[in-house]
Amino acid sequence: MLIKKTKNSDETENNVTDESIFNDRRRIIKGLGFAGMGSLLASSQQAHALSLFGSSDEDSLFKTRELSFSKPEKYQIEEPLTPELKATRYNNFYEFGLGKDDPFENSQSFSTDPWKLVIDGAVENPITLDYDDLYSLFDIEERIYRLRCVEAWSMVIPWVGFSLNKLIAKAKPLSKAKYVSFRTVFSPKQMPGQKSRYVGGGIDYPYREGLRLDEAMHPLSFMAVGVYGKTLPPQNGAPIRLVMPWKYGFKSIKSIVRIELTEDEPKTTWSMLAPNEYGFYANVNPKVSHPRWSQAKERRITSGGLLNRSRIDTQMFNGYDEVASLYSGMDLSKYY
Ligand SMILES: Nc1nc2c(c(=O)[nH]1)N[C@H]1C(S)=C(S)[C@@H](COP(=O)(O)O)O[C@H]1N2
Ligand SMILES: [Mo]
Repeated sequence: MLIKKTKNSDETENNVTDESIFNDRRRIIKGLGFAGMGSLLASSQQAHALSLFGSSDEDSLFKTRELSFSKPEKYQIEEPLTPELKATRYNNFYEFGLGKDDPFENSQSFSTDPWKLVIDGAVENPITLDYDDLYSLFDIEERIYRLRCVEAWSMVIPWVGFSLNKLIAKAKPLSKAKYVSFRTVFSPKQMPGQKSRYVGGGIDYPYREGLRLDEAMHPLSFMAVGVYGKTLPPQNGAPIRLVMPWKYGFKSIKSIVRIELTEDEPKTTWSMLAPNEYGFYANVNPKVSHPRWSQAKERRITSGGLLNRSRIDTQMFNGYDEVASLYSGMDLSKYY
């Protein structure tokens, strides 16, 4: 097996692929040993490779629709976009299964309308948004962001949505509010991973995430209701998800139904599963390794083959230096 603790960090970096890292995460959540997992994965990955981009019947696909939005210059970056067919087929959304194409394969009949998103907790003005509000309450815009998964792959994705700070401001946080907690919908009938421990890895659903209030109020923190010009497909977190471009992808929680302002730091799914490996902050940081792999480089998923092995340097805060002041004076190897 590929993942071992070694003292030589170069060696770790060269030998570890993001697939082996992903398998390691699955091992943690399923509480399985390495032995049985290898062969299981080999066969399921062969099956997935065959069906990937395969013959999905158009009629059985979830229906998205075109959105109208502005394209602020500031967020139109130079880097080549990840093709839509990759960003919408190679996903992490464990509610629909642990394999990379499971979210697409298992989510096409997911129902997003009606939808309710509640913003409550330590606020003066609790609010409930329904499905239409998601697209009409605020002006929406396109932002092209880098997305860096903790598994050391990355994409460049054009999201459509609005700043999280607009939504929070509308709810009027009380002065005692210090954190923001997020929850994904709990719908075991529609999400096979929530119904079966085997499919969903035995996570304590609903999936939860959290931010410090000042992080949430930063203008880069984004609520996406669309991607590639259209409403979100289920595998990418329909109808509304968070996008935190300077943090590892697992912070960008999908299909949100509740945003609660709190006084205390909220519990989050990955830090509950393995607190020594996945912290509350999860800022992209090439200098702070995961206990079993380096975060210094990443595989950028572009128009080349999915198995492209070329690696680029990971940047501090994923290149979004403007957030650095949020963490001044903090030891980021302690608050990882
Ligand atoms: N509810 C929920 N949100 C989630 C996840 C998940 O399993 N469940 N996976 C996270 C991880 S690990 C990543 S990398 C991103 C992937 O987003 P994408 O599939 O749209 O690229 O979603 C994040 N949000
Ligand atoms: Mo991720």
